Order: sequence, then structure tokens, then C-alpha cells
Amino acid sequence: MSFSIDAGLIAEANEKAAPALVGDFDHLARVLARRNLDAEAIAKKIAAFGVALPTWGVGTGGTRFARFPGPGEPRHIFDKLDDCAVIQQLTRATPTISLHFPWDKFDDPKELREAAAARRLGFDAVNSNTFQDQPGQEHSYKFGSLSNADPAARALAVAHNLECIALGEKLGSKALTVWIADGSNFAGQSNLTKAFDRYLDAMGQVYAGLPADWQVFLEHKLYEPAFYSTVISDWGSSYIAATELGPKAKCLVDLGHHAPGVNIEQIVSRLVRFGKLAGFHFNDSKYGDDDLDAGSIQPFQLFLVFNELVDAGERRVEGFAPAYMIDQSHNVSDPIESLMLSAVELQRAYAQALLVDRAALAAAQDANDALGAHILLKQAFTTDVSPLLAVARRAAGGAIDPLGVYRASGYRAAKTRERPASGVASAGIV
Ligand code: RM4
Ligand code: MN
Ligand code: MN
Repeated sequence: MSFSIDAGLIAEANEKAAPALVGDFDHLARVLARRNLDAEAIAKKIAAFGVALPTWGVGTGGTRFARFPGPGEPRHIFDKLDDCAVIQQLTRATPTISLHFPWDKFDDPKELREAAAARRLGFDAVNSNTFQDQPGQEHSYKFGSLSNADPAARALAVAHNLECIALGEKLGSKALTVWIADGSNFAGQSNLTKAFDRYLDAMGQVYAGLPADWQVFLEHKLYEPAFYSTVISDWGSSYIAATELGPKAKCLVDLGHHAPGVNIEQIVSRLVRFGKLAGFHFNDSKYGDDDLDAGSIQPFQLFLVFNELVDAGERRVEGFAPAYMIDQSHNVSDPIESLMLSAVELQRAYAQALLVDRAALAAAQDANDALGAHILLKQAFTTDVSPLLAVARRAAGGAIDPLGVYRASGYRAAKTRERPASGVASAGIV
């Protein structure tokens, strides 16, 4: 196995931290037992939770104004695998990665599959990119891709999505995520009806190219880069498109892609109810598609999203199997640190949601006890589940304190020496 952090370092740090953790865990287990909850059983569920890492997230992101590269950035997909492997090694919460084409284009699928397997990483959904023109591209996406008024540009976008499926198949992916930047900046610039129809027609061609066991995830986004209208702007447009396309098409919720103040957990509940929830791009935001670290701005909202997911899981909703992925842009932090902490925050929200007394909640709701119901959620949300997360991580072979071990390992400094500045590995302004 080619994990990069010395296993001895993790073991040593864990040994030092273990006595305090055992004490904290025992205390929490007693608190939970009084609520008829089994801490060990919950820790097992947390250990089974996994979220996919975005390959574009391990490089520095960038804003529309500038990109300030960090030291030791990954230069290509194999460097990205190394960084993702560190995150998985220390957190044991990120067993898969999500590739983005053409950024992650590879020549030899076997080489890539083997490198990933050696690092114990699998492949989640692959992402297409028709929001940038590539050097020498024959038809531009400046005025849209799958919904472009020019059939030649549309055909190119369809071909690219089909190529992404072919690449993903070689790796064992089972889904394609499609986010398009198509839209308009001026009222009247684009015929709103025709643009949506062209999108449906082009996506129909992509859908027809899906292998039998594949799905396509439609990702909506309210605005940016288009500021007047966006073709797949909201979950309504996404739901209509997914329904028109067929059962293999579902709706992906990126937490930063909604109007301010929108009740995202209610959108999640609707999509679950009608069998159309594809999964998530997790991140956090204050204003728009900020792509900040999951749980860093609105942890209560994240908990409420997981509350819906746990509720659906416990109701055993048929076909409920959302794909969990992170989609963030790291500009002022070490991406590895941000992704480790984000994965832990997602586990935290999940753990808190597992603590909700659902029978009592249903009773309070049926009795119209508004505050009684609310308090049940707050009780779960305000419980410090950190010892549960650390115990789960340790049992899975990870670090009790991932950040501490990472900082002590000198990984970034070593990579800074190994990887001369390149600046190719990131998503740039998107
Ligand atoms: C978009 C969207 C997509 C991601 C790009 C990089 O805003 O979130 O999921 O692929 O950014
Ligand atoms: Mn996204
Ligand atoms: Mn986004």
C-alpha cells in the first residue's frame, strides 16, 4: 500500500491521545445511554460513512480576480491521488475520488486504476466540463454548450460528455455529473423556452449513451457565470429535466447553488420523496457559490440536511442511495487540511442527525408541539459528538487528530521540494 504518512507516526500520536479520548468517549456513551442511544453502534455507522474527494479541490482554487498558488501543489492526476490518499489515510472518511475532465485526462487507465487501488481509493462520479474552451477547440462554448443555439457547439458538448462516460467506464465509475454554465446576461439575449428545449435534446443524446448500470446527475446552479438567466437554474428545472430524461437521471444538490435563504433541506426532502435525489456537492457559503469548507459557516443547515437523509435512511425509502461528494475551492488554506476537516464536519452532521429521537419528534409534530419538536433537534445538534468521530476514525485505522498528525508529518514541505510550482491542477474561477 502506498500511503504517504508514516504509519508509526499515526500510531504514536494515537497512543498519546488515547487515554483522554477513552475518558471522553465513556462520558458521552453514558450521556447517550440516558437517551437510549448506543454509542458503539453509532460509531460503527459513522465509520461506514464516506464522502468523495474532488480532484480539483487538492489544488488551490482561485477567484475571478486571481489565483495565489500554494506550495507543493499537485501537478497532475497522480499527484492528486497522493494528496487524496493522505486525506483518506488520516480521516478514513474519504474512500473515493471524483474526477473532472479534461483536467484529469489520462492515457493509461490501468496505470491509474492500479495507482488508486494501491492507495485504497475508488472512483465516484466523473464530471464533464463544458464551461471552458480547451486550446484549439473547434466550436466555442462562449454562448453555451448543451443549449447553444449553434448545433455544432451542442454536438461538441454532447461528444465531450460521451467521452467522459467512456473514460469513467475504464475506471469503474458509475455516474456522470453534468453542470453547464449556459445562460444569458441580457434580457432578450436568449429564448428561455428554446434554450431549455435544446438542453433537453442534447442531454437526451448523452442519456442514450449511458451504460445500463450508470446514472447521470444534473447539477443546477442559480447564477454565475451567467447573471440574467441560467438554463438549469434551480431544482425545479433540474427535476423537470431529470423526469423528462428518464429513471437514470437524477438531481444533484450543490449546497452553494441556491438563492440566499432557500430551505435546502426541504428541497432534499422533496427530491427524496420523488426518487430523484442523486446526491450532493458539499461545501458552505454565506452569499453564493462560495465553495467554502463544509460546516464552516452554517453547521446547523448542514445538520438539517443530514436530518432529512437519516430520516429517509431509517424509513428505508426505496432506491435511496445518494452520492456524497465534496466540491470546494481552497484559497487561503492548505487544501489537504481543509478537505480533512470538511470530511470530519460532514461526519459530525451525520452523527448529530443519528442522535435525533425520531419517535419523540414524530409525536411532538403530530401534537403540534412546535417548540418540543424543535428542542429535540437542538438537543441532537448541540451534543458534542467529537469523541464518537475520533473513536470511529481510530477503529478504522485513521488518526485521532488528523490535522495534528498531518502538520507533524512534514508532508507539505516534502511535496514543496518534490513538486516545483506548476499551477495546473485547479478549477480556477469556477
Ligand atoms: C461549478 C459546479 C461544478 C464544478 C465546477 C468546478 O460551480 O459546482 O460542480 O464542477 O464549479
Ligand atoms: Mn458543484
Ligand atoms: Mn459550484
